[in-house]
Amino acid sequence: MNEIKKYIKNPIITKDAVPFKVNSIFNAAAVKYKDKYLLLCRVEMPNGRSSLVLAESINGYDFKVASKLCLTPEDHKECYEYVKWGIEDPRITRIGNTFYLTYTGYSKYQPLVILAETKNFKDFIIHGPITEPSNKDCAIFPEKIDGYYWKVDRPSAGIRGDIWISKSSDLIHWGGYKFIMEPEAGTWEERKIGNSSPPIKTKEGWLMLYHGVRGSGSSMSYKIGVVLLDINKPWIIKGRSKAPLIFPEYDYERVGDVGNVTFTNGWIVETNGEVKIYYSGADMNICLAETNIEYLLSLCK
Ligand code: M1P
Repeated sequence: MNEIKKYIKNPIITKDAVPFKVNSIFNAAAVKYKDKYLLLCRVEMPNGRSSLVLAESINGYDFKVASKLCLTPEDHKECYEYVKWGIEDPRITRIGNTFYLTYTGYSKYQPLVILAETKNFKDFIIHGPITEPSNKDCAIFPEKIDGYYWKVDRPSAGIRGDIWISKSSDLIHWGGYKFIMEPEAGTWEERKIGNSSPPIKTKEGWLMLYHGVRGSGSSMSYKIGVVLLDINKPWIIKGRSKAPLIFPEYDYERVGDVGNVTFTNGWIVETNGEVKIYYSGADMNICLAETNIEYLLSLCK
């Protein structure tokens, strides 16, 4: 498959599939767990604040949304003041038998990154903030490099919106900050960028999806690109897609709570190299696009 193929039955999950009242369901982390596809989805509740709910599937296309939330701001007893306005946009990385969740905690202090872990998606250990505000779009690499854990994220100083990398011995305390990539003036990603998905190891380096934004207000658009990072020095870019691979074109991506948005934070690689990218349209739903590793690598050349 030398292309990105949007699933014909998109969107695969809308708020009608949620067994309780929500404004929207979108921006899901994705992982395989016990032979099932799991999506950890953001739901915006009627009060406008977000929590997380699980959806599961046997085939990766047909999902059933759980009957209750699995993680809420109120679960964050030790750090509630930093998540009071919602928890948003999770990413999941499996290291050994543990799944690490990074997501945005939102409050009057502005967004910051929260770390939690689980082994079974029922019991969660919440470690609390691993950045100061303003920071979001964080994902952890799935294995140690040079003896350290690594994460990418987007600290936002002033008008800058670029991607940085840092390292840690214990996933809690971070340092060694390095800049990786910034918006490209005069292109689809000229205003700001942010990491989308946890990096995936390939024979040519770490593949990572990211989102790029152009415009503001009603002319704003969110599109998805791909970048290849060096396997041993992941702050070095080996290649970056010249054009977005997923962008708003259909009504379910163009019309919604925030129009002209395609946004992903989860993908699953099958053993044959096929890739399922779970993304959201217009901050309203969950969609699927399919491709493969070879094609994604070719886009970075
Ligand atoms: O509305 C589009 C997206 O806007 C924000 O994205 P970013 O990470 O670039 O700041 C987030 O609020 C995200 O949830 C939303 O989908």
